[in-house]
Amino acid sequence: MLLIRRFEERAGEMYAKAKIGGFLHLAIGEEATIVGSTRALRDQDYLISTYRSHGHTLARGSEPERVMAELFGRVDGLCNGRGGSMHMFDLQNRFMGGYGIVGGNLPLAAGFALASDYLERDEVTLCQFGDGASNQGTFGETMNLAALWRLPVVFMVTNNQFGMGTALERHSAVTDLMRKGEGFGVPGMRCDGMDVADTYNVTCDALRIAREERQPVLVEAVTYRFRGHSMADPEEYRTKEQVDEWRKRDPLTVFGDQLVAAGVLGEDEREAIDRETIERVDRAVAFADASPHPSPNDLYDDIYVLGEQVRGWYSVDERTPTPHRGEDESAMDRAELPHAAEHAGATTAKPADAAQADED
Ligand SMILES: Cc1ncc(C[n+]2csc(CCOP(=O)(O)OP(=O)(O)O)c2C)c(N)n1
Repeated sequence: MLLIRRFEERAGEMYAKAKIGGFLHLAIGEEATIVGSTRALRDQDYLISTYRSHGHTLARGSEPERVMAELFGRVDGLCNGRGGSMHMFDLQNRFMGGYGIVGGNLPLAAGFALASDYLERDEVTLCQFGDGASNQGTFGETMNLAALWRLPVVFMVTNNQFGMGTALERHSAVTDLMRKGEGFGVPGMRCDGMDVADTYNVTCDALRIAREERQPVLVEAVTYRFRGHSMADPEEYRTKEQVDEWRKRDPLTVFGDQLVAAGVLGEDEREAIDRETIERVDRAVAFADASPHPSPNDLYDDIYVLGEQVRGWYSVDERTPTPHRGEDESAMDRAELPHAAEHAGATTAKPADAAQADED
């Protein structure tokens, strides 16, 4: 939890220094939900989450250096710098990705679970999404099929109280989110998402039910994000007092205090762990900064699977294997490109035959 917290604080700083481009969604405050749930997984289980997924990646075992390099858009990033903050992916650690489309990961999770079932493997998929995502059509569609086909999947709705700037009671008719799957045949459970041990225990129960009874479960983790939705959020939809109230339940402070009180950890050890974690994150930043940017020549690499892994015409369009229009711009004379002509002051109106060719 400490690694996630210190990592994300530094990521926020690096964003302000323009080392990181695009969007950056921090999960500061949600660490107990992330760690409690992912640590309940077996190595062979699958995890899939959203665009707020740096913590999930780290908790699943990805190297902080490579996660930071991904945020920086560098070649040594987890996805060679192509995914960025919202699209972490680590197949080796069975982290099946962050996704920018709200609710888009639910059907994919059902797909992983169906594959495990089909191959008669003992794996379970844990799918995490936000309270806002529970309003998407994909939610109902996925719950229905998961229940109908008895898929080994645990859905975890991370109820951090807001979908962007809209409070739960203003975006969902049913605010008791653990009940939201019941009408589809998916029973619910709830955990205190600010309490790492409670989250772990409840997720263990849910995973066991999914694995052994082939019964999908919906777990609601009740938590809070301390920072804005993304880095560009003026946070006008909530009061400072509300944030302060939740901050009293900071999972790092609460769990750290519990460990000290139980004699598991001394105060000095607690400080030492924090210092070591900060140094670890410093190394991740130095690594990311030293890694080169991908070359513009590699822009089209890794977009389609063109090898033996995927067979059939949908891998390479065998009917028209030559480059399609717009696919091979680099090979064209730049002056021939439409935007080059426009820049040169040419009219945007097209000759009749060119317009006809477009329609074709
Ligand atoms: C299909 C779709 N609609 C809208 C958006 C814009 N959007 C990005 S995040 C977000 C809020 C989602 O809230 P929630 O599911 O509660 O997750 P949280 O951000 O709180 O983790 C919205 C509406 C999107 N990315 N995808």
